[in-house]
Amino acid sequence: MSLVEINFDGLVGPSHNYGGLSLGNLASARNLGQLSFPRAAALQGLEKMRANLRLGLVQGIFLPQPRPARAFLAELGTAPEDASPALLANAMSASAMWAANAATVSPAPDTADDRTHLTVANLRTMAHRSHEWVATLAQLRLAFADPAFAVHGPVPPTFGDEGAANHMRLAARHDAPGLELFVYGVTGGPFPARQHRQACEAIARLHRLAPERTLFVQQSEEAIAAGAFHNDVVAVANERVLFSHELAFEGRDAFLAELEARFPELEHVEVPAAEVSLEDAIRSYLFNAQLVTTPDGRTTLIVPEEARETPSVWGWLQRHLAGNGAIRDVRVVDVRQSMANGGGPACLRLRVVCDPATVDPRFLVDEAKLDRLGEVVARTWPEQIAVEDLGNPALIRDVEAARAALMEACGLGELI
Ligand code: SUG
Repeated sequence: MSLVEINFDGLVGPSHNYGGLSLGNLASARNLGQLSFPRAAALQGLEKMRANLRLGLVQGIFLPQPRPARAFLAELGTAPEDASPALLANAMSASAMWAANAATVSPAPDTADDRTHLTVANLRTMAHRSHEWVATLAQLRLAFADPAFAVHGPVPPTFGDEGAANHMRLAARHDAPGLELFVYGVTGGPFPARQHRQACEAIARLHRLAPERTLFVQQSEEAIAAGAFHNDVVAVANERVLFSHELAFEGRDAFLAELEARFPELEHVEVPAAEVSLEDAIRSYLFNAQLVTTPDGRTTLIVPEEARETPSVWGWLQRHLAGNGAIRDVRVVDVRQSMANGGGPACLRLRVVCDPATVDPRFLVDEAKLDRLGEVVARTWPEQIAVEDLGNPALIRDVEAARAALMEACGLGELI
């Protein structure tokens, strides 16, 4: 059995819009009311997946959820035809595209029972995301039905959990036992701390992690207050490498000392605030990059276009490459439609280390399948959506028909 890292990208759904729903997510607030382009957004996502395949990576996919979320509205005693604009916006968001928030994943080498554990995130802090877990769990249970996996329901909503966006894993190699790092928030200035320590601890217990290879660290209040609503906006890890901003963690010095003691192989690439301000890091999503190992062993950083457009960030990357740092290559992808809602390349994917043969093949893609999905998207996804139109019956009909066509093309008509 060969364990590899698979990136499962969430495909942008046909209702993608700018509802300004996420307090503390500066891009979401800034773009409230902008016209969105769901078709272009989904095609950007598919091209990102294609680029990853061409790097030699194994690529998976999660499919859009039913929108409007009729079950959510029904629980609130309403329906798309008579819901208030606010509730309707919460039911029409395509936020499930950000698969880093789908679940927390502990690969088999880290767990006591040698199974890969996944806990679906409850996403309870934001109304529009709080109902995602039901449809996410249905996909996880299908994709990872093999006994090699243990799929858990959400942690009780008393404790906020936003999944892998607040979780990092350091390991000599993907298939070796790793150190799992859980990053929680306590305070965030004017913004909510979405990930609670109690949720992290519960997940570590459920996943049967060894306490000596599990670490909990607080995200800095300053980072959350500056707009880093998830840890993956200021830090990312891959195998031996931790790539983080100087101001990412509360109690930085003590945390790093402990990390080095527990994981001596650590290669820490830290970006000083004096070279890249938190503001530039957050605007450019430098850290919301995919940090991957390509088959030739190179540590590669996949950044959004916005990183190239931010002079301090691009300058730092060029200096790092020239200095033969741990990151050997930088690739740029265009995910602007997702970025405008605060979702970069790393937000769009969930990493699962496993044997691809144990995954339901309907959740894996090759280039031919990406072509087929692209055709469905080009034919059925709305070209543009204005938030004032979210309740328009014709739009709702189109959105539901588009998703149905895609599920059919994937052989996943059985999914809710
Ligand atoms: O939860 N945006 C998402 C972005 C999630 C990014 N994910 C990671 N960092 N891993 C969020 O804030 C905006 C939706 C809107 O405003 O309509 C939104 O939900």
